[in-house]
Amino acid sequence: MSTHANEIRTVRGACPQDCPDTCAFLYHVKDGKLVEVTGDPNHPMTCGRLCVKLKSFAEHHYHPDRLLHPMRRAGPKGTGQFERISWNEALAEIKDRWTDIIERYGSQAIMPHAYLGHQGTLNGLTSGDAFFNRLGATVAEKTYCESGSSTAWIMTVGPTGGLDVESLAYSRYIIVWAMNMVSTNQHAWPFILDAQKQGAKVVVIDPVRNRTAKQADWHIPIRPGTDAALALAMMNVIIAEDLVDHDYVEKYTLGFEDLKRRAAQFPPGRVADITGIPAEHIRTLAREYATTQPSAIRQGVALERSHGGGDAIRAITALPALVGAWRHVGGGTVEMPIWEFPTNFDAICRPDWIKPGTRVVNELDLGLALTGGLELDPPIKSLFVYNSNPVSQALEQGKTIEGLLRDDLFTVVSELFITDTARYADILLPATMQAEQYDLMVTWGHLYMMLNQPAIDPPGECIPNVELFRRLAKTMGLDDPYWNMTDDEMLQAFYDWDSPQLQGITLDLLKERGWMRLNVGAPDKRAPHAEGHFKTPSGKCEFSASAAKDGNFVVAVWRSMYEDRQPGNPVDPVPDYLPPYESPLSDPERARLYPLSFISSKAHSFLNSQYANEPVHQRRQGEQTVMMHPDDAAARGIEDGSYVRVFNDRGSFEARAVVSDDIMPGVTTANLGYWPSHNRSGTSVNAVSAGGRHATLGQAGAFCDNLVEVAQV
Ligand SMILES: Nc1nc2c(c(=O)[nH]1)N[C@H]1C(S)=C(S)[C@@H](COP(=O)(O)OP(=O)(O)OC[C@H]3O[C@@H](n4cnc5c(=O)[nH]c(N)nc54)[C@H](O)[C@@H]3O)O[C@H]1N2
Ligand SMILES: Nc1nc2c(c(=O)[nH]1)N[C@H]1C(S)=C(S)[C@@H](COP(=O)(O)OP(=O)(O)OC[C@H]3O[C@@H](n4cnc5c(=O)[nH]c(N)nc54)[C@H](O)[C@@H]3O)O[C@H]1N2
Ligand SMILES: [Mo]
Repeated sequence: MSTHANEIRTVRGACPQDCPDTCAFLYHVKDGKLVEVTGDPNHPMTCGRLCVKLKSFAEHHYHPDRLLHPMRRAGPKGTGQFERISWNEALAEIKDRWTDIIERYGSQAIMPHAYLGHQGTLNGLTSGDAFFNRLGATVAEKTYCESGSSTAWIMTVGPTGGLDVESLAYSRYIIVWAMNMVSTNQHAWPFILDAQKQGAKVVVIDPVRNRTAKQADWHIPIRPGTDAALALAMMNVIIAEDLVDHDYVEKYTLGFEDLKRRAAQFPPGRVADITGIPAEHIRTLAREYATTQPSAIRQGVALERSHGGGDAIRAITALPALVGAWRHVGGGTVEMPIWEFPTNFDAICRPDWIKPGTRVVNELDLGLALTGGLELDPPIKSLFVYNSNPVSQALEQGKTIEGLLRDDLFTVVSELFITDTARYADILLPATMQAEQYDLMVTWGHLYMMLNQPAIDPPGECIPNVELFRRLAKTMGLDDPYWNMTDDEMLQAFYDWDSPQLQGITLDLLKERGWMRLNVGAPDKRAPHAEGHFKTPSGKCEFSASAAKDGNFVVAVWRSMYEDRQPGNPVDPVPDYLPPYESPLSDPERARLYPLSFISSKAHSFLNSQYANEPVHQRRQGEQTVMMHPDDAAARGIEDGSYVRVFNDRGSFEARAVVSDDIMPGVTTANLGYWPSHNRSGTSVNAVSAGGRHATLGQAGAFCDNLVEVAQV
C-alpha cells in the first residue's frame, strides 16, 4: 500500500480468526520481515484497536514451534515423534494409503474434519469441501458453532442480517443475552457504551457475572439452558399487560394466536422456579423491554449449547416483532449478519459432486465415530484434519483421543503447530499464516467485505489451504477446471458480484482499500424490518414456523455443503421450553451423583485453542481455573486457589478453584481453549461434555449441558 522513508512497507489485511469482529489490519513490513500488525484506525469497528490475542500477531508468525515442513510419524501414536519428509513424499504416501483404503473399503472410509481455524473464503471452513465431495468421502457435518442459532434464526426471520451492531449506538434498551461481549465481540461493545452514555439501560442475562455483566446496569443470573422459559415468560407478561404492538403483529407476523397460547403456559411464577430469576424481575424486564424503544437484543452463540437452545433462540428472535422494536433504527436483534453477504456456497463446496446416498457424519461425534459408537459401514479408516483441533474442541475428549490412537486409522493433519490433535497424526502438513496468504474473509459480526493481502513470504514449505487442496486433487488424479482456477478466479465465482449488496464493490477496489461496506444502508438509518420484509416463506416474522410444520427445514450449516431436510421431524412450529438433558430439575437422579451444572466459555486471551501454546498469551490468561459459588465450595471444603478435580462419568479435568459469588449457586464454569497437554491433568473442559446427543435444532453441540461434581485434589 505505501512505503515510508524508513523503508517500512504497509500492506492491508484482515484478521483470520473465528470472531465476529473481523478486524482490518495494517501489516508493517521491513526488509521482508513482518515487524508489526496494527488495527486500521479508519475502519468503523476496528477503530485502530486490536484485541490482546492479536496484539503480538507479528511474533505469532515467527513462533519457534511453527510447523514448517511436512513430517511423518516416527514413534508410537500420540508421542509427538516426527521426522521431516518432502512434500512429494507426503503426497505420495497419502495417495498410496487412500488408494488402498478406497479399493478395500470405498471412498466413504475417508472422513474430513474441518472447522474455523481460518475464516477465509478460500482457506476457511469450506476450503476442502469440493475436494472431498469429488473424492466421494463421508460428508462431514460441521455444527460446532452457529448452526443451532442459524437454524432457529432462519426459521423465525429468514436469512436476514437483522440489526447492525453499529446501530446499537441508537438503542435505548439493550439486552446482551448469553454473550460475554467484552471478551468475544469487543469491537461492538463501544456502540453499547455510546448508547449507555446517552441513557440506554444495558442488561446482561448470564449465569456468570462476567466482564460484560460488570459493565452493565443490570445483571440477571439465569440457570443454564433455561433461556427459552425466560423469553416465553417475557411474552406472557407482554401479552397479559397488553404491551404488544398490535399493528406490527397484525401486518408483519405469522402465528400470534399460537404464540399467545404457548406463552400462557409460562407465567413468571412458574418460570422463576425454572430459571432461578425472581418473578418480579421477569416482569420488570418484560415491561422495560417492551416500553423502552428502540429496544435491542444481542444474542450470543452460547444460547445454542444445550438441549433446547434452538427454541430459546427462536423465542428470543420473536420478541422484537411482538413489541414492534424492528420499526426503529437501533431496534430488533442481532445474531449474526452473515446472511447479507452474497456468498455462492454451492460454487465453493460443490454439493453437486456428492454422490447420491453418501453418508453424513457429524464432526461433534468424531470420538464415537472412531471408536464404534456409531454404526458405520465402512468404518472410518482415514481422517483428514485441517482448520480444527478436535482433541481440545470436540465433545467427549476421552473418546476422541481413544479414536485417534487407533493403529489402523491413517490420520493426516494440516496445521500451524503440532497441536494436541496433530500429535496423533501419521502425516503432518504445514500451513501458512495470515500475513503470508491471500483471502477474502467471511465475516459474521459486521457488514464489511474484508480483503487480506499477503505481506511476507511463507516460511519453510508452508502453503495456504486452497493450494493444499489443489495439490491433493492433482495427486488423486482429479482434473476438473475447479483445480486450475486462480485465487481471484475463485473469488469472482464464489460471490455474486452483481447483487445489490455488492454494487460498486469490486476485487480491484478491495485491493486498494482493504475493506468496503456492503450496500445495506448506513447504521444511523438502517431499519431492515421496519415494514416487515422478513426472508421467511411467508415474508413475515414467523412465531409459528412454516418450515417446521411439515418437518421440512434446512439445517443451516453456514449454508454450506448440503441441505438436511428432515421430513416428519417432530419440531414444534412454536418455540417451547425443552429442559436441559442434565440439570438438577430435569435429571434429579444423575444430580445426586453430579449435582453441579457445568458450562464452558471462551477465554479472554485465547481464540478457541489458538494462542494457548504461546507463553505471552499463557501468562496473560493464567492457568486453567474453575469458578464456583462460595456455598458450593464450602459444602465441599474447597478453598479459593486450591486445586480441584471436575468430574463425571465421562471424564475429568483439574483446575485451580476460583471461589466467587460472580457465579450462581449450583453452577460451575471454566474457560475453553487450554490445550489438554498443558493442563496438570492432561485433560480440559471437553473431558466432561457428552457426545452422541445434540441440541434439537441445527445439530448444535450441547457443550453447556452437563452435570459434574467437584472435589479437592
Ligand atoms: N476472546 C475470545 N473471543 C472469541 C472466542 C474466543 O475463543 N476467545 N471465540 C469466538 C467464537 S468461535 C465464538 S462462537 C464467540 C462466542 O462468544 P460468546 O457467545 O460470548 O460465547 P461464550 O464465551 O461461550 O459464552 C458467553 C456467555 O454465555 C454464558 N452462558 C453459557 N451458557 C448459558 C446459558 O445457557 N444461558 C445464558 N443466558 N448464558 C449462558 C457464559 O457464562 C458466558 O458468559 O466468541 C468468539 N470470540
Ligand atoms: N466445551 C466447549 N467446546 C467448544 C465450545 C465451547 O464453548 N465449549 N465452542 C465451540 C465453538 S463455538 C467453536 S467455533 C469450536 C472451534 O473449534 P476449532 O475451530 O477446532 O478451534 P481452534 O482452536 O480455533 O482450532 C483451529 C485449529 O486450526 C489451526 N489453523 C489456523 N489457521 C489455519 C490454516 O490456515 N490452515 C490450517 N490447516 N490450520 C489452521 C489452528 O492452529 C488451530 O489448531 O469449538 C467448539 N468447542
Ligand atoms: Mo464459535
